Amino acid sequence: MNQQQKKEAEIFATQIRIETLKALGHLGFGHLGGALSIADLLSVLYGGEMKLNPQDPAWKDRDYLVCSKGHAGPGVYATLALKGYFPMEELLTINQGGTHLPSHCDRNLTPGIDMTTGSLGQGSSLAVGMALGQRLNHQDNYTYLILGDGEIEEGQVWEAASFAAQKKLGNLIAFVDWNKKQLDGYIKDINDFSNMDERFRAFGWDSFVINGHDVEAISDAIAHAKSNPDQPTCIILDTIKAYGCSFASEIELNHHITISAEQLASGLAELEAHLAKVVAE
Ligand SMILES: Cc1ncc(C[n+]2csc(CCOP(=O)(O)OP(=O)(O)O)c2C)c(N)n1
Ligand SMILES: [Mg+2]
Repeated sequence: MNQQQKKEAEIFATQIRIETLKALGHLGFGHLGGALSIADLLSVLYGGEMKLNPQDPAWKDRDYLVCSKGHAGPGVYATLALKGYFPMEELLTINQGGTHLPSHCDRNLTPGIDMTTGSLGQGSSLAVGMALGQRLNHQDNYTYLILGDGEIEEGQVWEAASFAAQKKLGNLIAFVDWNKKQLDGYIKDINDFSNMDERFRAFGWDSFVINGHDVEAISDAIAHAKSNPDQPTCIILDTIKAYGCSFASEIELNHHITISAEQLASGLAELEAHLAKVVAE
């Protein structure tokens, strides 16, 4: 990633945060924390890493994304809208009657969503099947999987991890959003998975921890994963839940929050100021 690409990725990540906040702020509530913590990852993936075609979301040669922590759907929708998959105005319909943008990802409703998710853990098995399908079809494609750090307490994740290593699915690249919190508390207090990279390695994967808010580190980590064609990789993203939006990141239990008009305004002002700073650099 050169300096220009890094700047563009940081701008895109901030735009994703802005549009996610606007959409959930318009609704008045939502899973803001876990959507904002993966904005930098989404920026790198959709900003150039993934093979995709917004004009043809079902393009058969595309890479797949499974956002297994399906409650982060609003962050993915903001990304897809910014890429031109559907009109930006649709973001303001999130989670309302008749919308194409439900609170959790649904592949039958939203152009660009490759897999329906929301029941935590299940996306891992689905992604393994999709990556295996790509291999069986001799496709030169990747499947990207986004997991939550609370989500990986689900046993299904580890069944899927074991099978992916057995099948040598080097085209499967997973990420754990290590934002330290789950629905109602801290991971370390509930089921301490702080050695999750060791656990993935024990299951036959390559795995390591990076700063999940550093677009260059994310890009380098994906390049490293791609250099290893016979082993799945899990990149642990050290993140902050609701990163970039102080009113939300300062709330201790910020999994699903209400958003007042004042909070929306302060969050947007903060993000717009950050955007202006990145653009000017
Ligand atoms: C099988 C299942 N159990 C419980 C839930 C309810 N639930 C939704 S989000 C969540 C917490 C997830 O925490 P984490 O994976 O850390 O998500 P993040 O912090 O990235 O938002 C829970 C328990 C669910 N969606 N699926
Ligand atoms: Mg979490």
